[in-house]
Amino acid sequence: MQSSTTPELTTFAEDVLRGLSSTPKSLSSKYFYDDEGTRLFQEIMKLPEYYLTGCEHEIFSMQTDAIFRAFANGDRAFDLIELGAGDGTKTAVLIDHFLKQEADIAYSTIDISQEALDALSAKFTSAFPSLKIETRNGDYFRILESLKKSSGRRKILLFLGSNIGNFSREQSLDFFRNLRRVMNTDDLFFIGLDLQKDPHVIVDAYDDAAGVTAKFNLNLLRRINRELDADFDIDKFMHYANYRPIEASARSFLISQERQSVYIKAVDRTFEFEQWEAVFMEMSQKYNLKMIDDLATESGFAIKQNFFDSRNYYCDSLWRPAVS
Ligand code: AVI
Repeated sequence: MQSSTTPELTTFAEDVLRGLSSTPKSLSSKYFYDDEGTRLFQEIMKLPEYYLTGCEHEIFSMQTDAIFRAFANGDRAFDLIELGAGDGTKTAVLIDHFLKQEADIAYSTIDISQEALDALSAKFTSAFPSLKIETRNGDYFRILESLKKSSGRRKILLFLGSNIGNFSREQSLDFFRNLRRVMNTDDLFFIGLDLQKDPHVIVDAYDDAAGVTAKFNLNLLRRINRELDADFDIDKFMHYANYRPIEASARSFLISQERQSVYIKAVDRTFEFEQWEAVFMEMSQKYNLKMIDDLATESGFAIKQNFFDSRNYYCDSLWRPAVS
């Protein structure tokens, strides 16, 4: 087998090899976010069809005080810890309000991309000169473990943007249980979840008229060409997105428009694509309140409060550790 002759393969190369060797073929959406992918995602967040960002922004802007009261819980000192840096625009709305309320807060963000951390840190330092900011580069759990030991203050963990929707149910439960393990009983977890709605609205969000989502998906082929020395002809693939209302998930694919072969030097393998063969790229789960409640309960949390936008498209759910 190829893998035994290429022991030096990176995790990226191994994952691409595994995904393109499976039936059906797949690539992991976690690899979308190289510099260009990160830039394209920022563009997606500004698209009229991609309602998720606007909904979360509306919740944060319209219900800032209710969110503050729920976070503060009678105590104005807490640490905000954001998992995944993003561009910080939505979190900035909360921080601005909290500081005006003279809350004693510190903000840390954890991300695997040092570039994203640097950009966010520069932005927040100039917007909030009095805010204590810490950026931590690396894996969430290793870092959270150290935070549990080091800080005596209450922690509010933020996981926004319905990022959880890109995880399977099992991965989500695993993630929540790991978080629960590093949280103290008076810490809180604030998570953004995209809700079920008119399927047409969802499909449009993942198949925008300007074609930015298509570029975002195709960019992963460019990344494979560049980093793994492959010869994908990008023009021979097209983006296709659908929504499965029974599973309540949006899915995106790249479709091979003709029969073709692609060679990836880093894994020294040629992959054959049939005409109209699909490569599964990403799942974006949509939730209802029962699903949210079940996820919280099954991972050792209880819902403290849910916040919705005016159209009920989106929910920011505040969880507290359940005491057994
Ligand atoms: C990052 N994540 C929550 C986005 C989503 O909606 O699933 C990624 C995305 N894919 C296509 N458009 C946006």
